[in-house]
Amino acid sequence: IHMASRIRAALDEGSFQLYAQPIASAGDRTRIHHYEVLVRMLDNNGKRILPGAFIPAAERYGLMQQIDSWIVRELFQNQGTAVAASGLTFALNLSADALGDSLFQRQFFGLLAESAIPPQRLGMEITETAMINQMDSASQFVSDLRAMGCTVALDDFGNGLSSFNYLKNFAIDYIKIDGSFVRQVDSNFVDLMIVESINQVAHRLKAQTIAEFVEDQATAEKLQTIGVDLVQGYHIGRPRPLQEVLEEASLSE
Ligand code: G
Ligand code: G
Ligand code: MN
Ligand code: NA
Repeated sequence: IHMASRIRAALDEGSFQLYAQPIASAGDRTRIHHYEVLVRMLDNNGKRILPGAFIPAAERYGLMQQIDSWIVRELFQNQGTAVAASGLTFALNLSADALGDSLFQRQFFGLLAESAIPPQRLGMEITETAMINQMDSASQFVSDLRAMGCTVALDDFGNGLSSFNYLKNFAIDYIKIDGSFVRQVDSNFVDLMIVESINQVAHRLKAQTIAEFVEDQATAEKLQTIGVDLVQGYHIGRPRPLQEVLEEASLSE
C-alpha cells in the first residue's frame, strides 16, 4: 500500500524521469544504433527510485498503464521536438496493461500523430508475458504499430515459459536475448548454445538480435563472433538522463 501511494503521488506530480541507454552495433561498438528509454521515479525527497523497486507494485495495483501513459506523453509531447531534432531512434517499454488497453492504444496513436517524431524513429519493447496475457488486443496493436513504421522488439527473450511460441504468432523486428544467457556466454557452453540458437532462429525469421547485459569486452567480442547484431549493457553505456542524451545530440550537429 505504501509504495502504491508513493506511485500515485508521483503520477499526480509528474515525478518521473526518463533515462536512455545506448544500443550499439556489435561489429562497431562506437556506432549507436538506438537508445532504450527507461523510467525512474523521483521520491518526494528527490531520491531516484529504480523500476525494480516500483514496477512490481505498480503492476499489482494497476498503475503501470498510467506510468506508461505518462512516459508516452513526456516523450511524444514535451520532448517531441527535441527527440525529432536529435535524429536519434528510441525504443520504449510497454507494459502488458498498456498493450492490451484500447484507450491506451488510441491515446498512443493520437499522440504519435500529433508529435514531430517520425514513427520510424520509434520502437516498442514488449515482454512475452505481456503478449501472452493480452494476446488478441495486443497482437492487433503490435501489427498496427508495425504498419505505421514503428519497430517491435521482444524483450527478455528466453526468460519466460513460451518464448518460441510467441514467434509462431507474431512478426517482430528485434529479439532481445535475455541477459541471463548473455552474462556468461564467453565461459558457459550451454549459454553459448542458447545464444547461438536464438540468433539463428531470429535471422531465419528476418529479425535482428540484441544482446542485453553486455558488461565487458570479452563478452562483446564473443557476441560479435556469434553474429549477434546489436549489444546493450554497461560495457557500451549506462542509462543516462534522456535530457543529457538529447542535448549532446544537438551539440554534435
Ligand atoms: O531501468 P531498469 O534496469 O531498472 O529497469 C528494470 C525493468 O523495468 C526493466 O525490465 C525495464 O524494462 C522496466 N522498465 C523500465 N522503464 C520502463 C518503462 O518506461 N515502462 C515499462 N513498462 N517498463 C519499464
Ligand atoms: O528488462 P529491460 O531489458 O527493459 O531492463 C533493462 C534494465 O537493465 C535497465 O534497468 C538497465 O539499467 C539494466 N541494465 C542494462 N544493462 C545492464 C548491464 O550491463 N548490467 C546490469 N546489471 N544491468 C543492466
Ligand atoms: Mn527493455
Ligand atoms: Na530486457
